Amino acid sequence: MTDERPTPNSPSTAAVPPRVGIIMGSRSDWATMQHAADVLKELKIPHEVEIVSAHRTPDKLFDYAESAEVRGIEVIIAGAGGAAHLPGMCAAKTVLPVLGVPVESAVLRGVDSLLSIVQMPAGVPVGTLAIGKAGAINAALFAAAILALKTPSIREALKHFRATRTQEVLDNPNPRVQ
Ligand code: RP5
Repeated sequence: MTDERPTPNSPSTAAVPPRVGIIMGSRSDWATMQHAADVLKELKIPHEVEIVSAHRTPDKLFDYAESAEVRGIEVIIAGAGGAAHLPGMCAAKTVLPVLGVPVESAVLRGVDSLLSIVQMPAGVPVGTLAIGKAGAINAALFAAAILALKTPSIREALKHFRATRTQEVLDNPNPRVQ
């Protein structure tokens, strides 16, 4: 785990306008959500990260969601744990695609987060990923796939990402060898 903390304009992403917004309900979510940021960085997709809490900073959430499209954000990845209403409330305030990452909670191991995010009533969708690190990684890959529809360089980066993982498995078929 890196010591990097979520900031709106980290040095690695401030040079070009962000196309993906990663938001999370708490600093404690960063251990999970940093994996989404890592994948976007690997794919060279400009992004921003910020703590936006649905219940502690509801006005900030509304401002963020309402202004995202006009600021050039094309996909929002929202991670939260427990009664995880951040992705759903965010989706209620924007027509941008919102991808929800259920953060693993201490008491219910993220099942609460998953059900809170995935069970959106018809009409306001949230694309819900797996609980925890896998969900954060896949949210970034899903965001990349959306952007790849109109950005060939991202499509190529995604293909390269897949090919690299395939080759890693093919090159290491013996499970006894580390
Ligand atoms: C949610 O409550 C956050 O998304 C986090 O997953 C969880 C716990 O937050 P902290 O108490 O660690 O700030 O709002």
